[in-house]
Amino acid sequence: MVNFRLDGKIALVTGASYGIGMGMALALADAGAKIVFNDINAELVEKGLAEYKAQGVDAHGYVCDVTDEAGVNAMFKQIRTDVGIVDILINNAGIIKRIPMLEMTADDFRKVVDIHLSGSFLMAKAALPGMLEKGHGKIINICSMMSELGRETVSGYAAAKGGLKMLTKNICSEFGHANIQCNGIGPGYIATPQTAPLREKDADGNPHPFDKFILSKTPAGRWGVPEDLAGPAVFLAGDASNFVNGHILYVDGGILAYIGKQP
Ligand code: NAP
Ligand code: GCO
Repeated sequence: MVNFRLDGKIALVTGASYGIGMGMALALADAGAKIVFNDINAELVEKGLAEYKAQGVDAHGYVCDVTDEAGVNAMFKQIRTDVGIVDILINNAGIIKRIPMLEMTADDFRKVVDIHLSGSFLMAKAALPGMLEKGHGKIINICSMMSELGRETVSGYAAAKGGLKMLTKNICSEFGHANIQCNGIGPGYIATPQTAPLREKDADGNPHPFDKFILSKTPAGRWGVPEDLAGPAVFLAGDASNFVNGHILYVDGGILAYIGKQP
């Protein structure tokens, strides 16, 4: 019998006050996991806690910047006391800066890389000792189309997400022997606040040119929604995927398979 249940498991999802992180966390809760999340500031965490409660999920929320090593370690210590040892870590927190490369400052580039890549490293490093102690663990890194493809204006983001793909493979290589699986999920274009500027209509109500571009590049013919990541997250978080390791599961409505709509 295939086991997609997560009863008794503790799942920590970073940056999960809304959007894709919350969509995945709600799915893990539905499968039986206890939900812990963090976000960068108290206001977001409070908002997130209220939304989880409204959805019937008794979540634990922490304020923590994933790039702050001391803060990350202190959060893991606190979670161990408050909830227990984390079985499932989803590295979801992130930002994007859409700036042409020649105008992008080194500081902006470093910031994007730091949050997605160093942040995921620090979170995984803090989670792994508990996973080794328990004899199992699941780490899921939220990658991107930009783990495979480039585009104008997102040099920092693409560098970070490409790096995150390789961090995923490296964690798999280093800890697979200890029954720890590290995989990635590569969402396609998902309707969240992060992509809202790419979907804004003009004053006459016409769709944004990028909106039309994405629809023409997506065989599914629509933007994704956070719920599209629910099934893949539950699969990669549970026993059903115990021999899947170092894999990036793209959830993109077919973008990576498609050359684009013919003229
Ligand atoms: P998002 O705005 O990227 O949500 C991420 C969350 O992380 C926000 O709550 C954000 O807070 C928080 N965060 C930012 N910096 C942080 C830090 N240093 N420490 C802790 N938390 C931090 O929205 P999303 O679209 O749901 O994206 C979630 C993840 O999926 C990101 O990694 C994103 O790159 C990735 N992704 C998104 C798409 C898409 O189309 N939406 C596609 C592929 C991959 P603030 O609100 O204050 O920034
Ligand atoms: C952009 C987008 C993307 C998506 C996503 C694609 O400006 O191109 O924000 O980067 O958010 O990561 O998978």
